[in-house]
Formats: sequence, structure tokens, C-alpha cells
Amino acid sequence: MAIFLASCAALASGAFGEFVATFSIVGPDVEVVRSGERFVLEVRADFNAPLVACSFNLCAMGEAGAVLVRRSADPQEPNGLTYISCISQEPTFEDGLPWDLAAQGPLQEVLMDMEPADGDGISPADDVLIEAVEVVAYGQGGLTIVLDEPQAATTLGAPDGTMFDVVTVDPAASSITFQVRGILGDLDDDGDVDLLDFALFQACFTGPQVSAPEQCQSADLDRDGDVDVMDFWIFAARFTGPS
Ligand SMILES: [Ca+2]
Ligand SMILES: [Ca+2]
Ligand SMILES: [Ca+2]
Ligand SMILES: [Ca+2]
Repeated sequence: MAIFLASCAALASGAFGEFVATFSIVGPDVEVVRSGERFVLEVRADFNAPLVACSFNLCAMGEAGAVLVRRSADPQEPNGLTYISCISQEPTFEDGLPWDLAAQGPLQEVLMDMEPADGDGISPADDVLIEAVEVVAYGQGGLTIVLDEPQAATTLGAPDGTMFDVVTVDPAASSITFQVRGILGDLDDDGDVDLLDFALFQACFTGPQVSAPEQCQSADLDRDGDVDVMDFWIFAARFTGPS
């Protein structure tokens, strides 16, 4: 691990000159998320040589905050890139979560194939899912999540001792911004989830796969377009009574 950290700090400068990788962050196609709402962000990449390791930082900026609650790159849980496992120095994979991206600072993710066979690695391709992370927004106001300082490696070692190449982020897709509003389930925006909110919820309840009208978007708590019993269970779990 110490060697790995040292390698990580000493940025490679074109050790693999022909290697080109571009990273981006992708989130739900919404402008507004509710405080307490959980959503998924994907780190994706285009690259032209087999990828065996990468690292990047996730940061949160703005008035509202975000807590990272789950990673997909659990060594025990294949994320679609089954030979990729995750090591995170700060925090460790096992005990680091939840990680408050606003209060605790950037989270560095390091994903790698621990023992790649010769020629192993994720095959070169466009728009590859590197990792999906689940985030819960909190507070009120603007929230921007930034993908920062991505690095990647085509091998776990090179003759000159360098490991990672600096890669680029897609400038148009290196960050994602939301407005964080209210509390999930607080349909009248008065700071609680009580029977008055339930009355509004009930008025919007139409069942599965019935498209919710504009005024009922805030009752679609799982954001699948309808207001059904799945939304009700989320509402019930958030029920606080009047404040
Ligand atoms: Ca309320
Ligand atoms: Ca539904
Ligand atoms: Ca729904
Ligand atoms: Ca109330």
C-alpha cells in the first residue's frame, strides 16, 4: 500500500504516451433533488488502451451538502467490471462510509485490478461505467458534485516506476449541479412530514405506471414517474408528524 500511495502522489508524465482516457460524471436528469433523497452518480470513461487501475476525487460544493453512502466497487460485489476491486486510502472501503463530501472533504476513490494477468484490464471502449456511487443530498440550495484529478493506468508498474497517467475529464461533464429543496415527503414545504402532507400525497396517488402530473412530481418519491404504493412506503418511512 505504501508503494501504491507513493506512486499515486508522483504523477506520471506521459509514461504511456499513446494512452488517452477521458472521464465524466453522470447523474439523474433532474434539476431539483429533495433533501434526504438518495440518487446515483456514475463515473464513466472513454479510453483507448486496457485499463487496470484508476483513481479520482469526488467533491461537493455549494450551499447544500451530499453524503456518499454506497459504492458499487465492493470487492465482494461485482459492479459489471468484475475484476476491478476498490481500495480507498481515506477512508478505507470497509469503514469509510458514510462520507460527507461537504463536511469531510473530497473522497478519493482508487479502483484497480489487484493482480491483472498480462494483457488483462477493461477493454478499450467508449462510455464505460467505472463506478456507481450513491449519494444523499441534504440542506437547501445549490449542490455541485465535481469529478476531480482523474488518473488511470494501463499497467500496475512501468520501468520508470510510474504507475498512473493523468487523464482528462470531459469539461462539459466533469461536474453535475442540482438544487436541493425541502425534505423528501414534505409536500407542503413547511419542514415536516405530517397528515397535511399525506392529504397532498393521497390526492396525487394514482397507482403504478400512471404518469404523475406536474403538480404531483414531489409526490413521486422514487422518481419513476408515477405515485404508487412504492412511493407510499417511502412517505411512511419519512413521516414525522407536525413540527
Ligand atoms: Ca409538511
Ligand atoms: Ca412506481
Ligand atoms: Ca413513483
Ligand atoms: Ca406541517
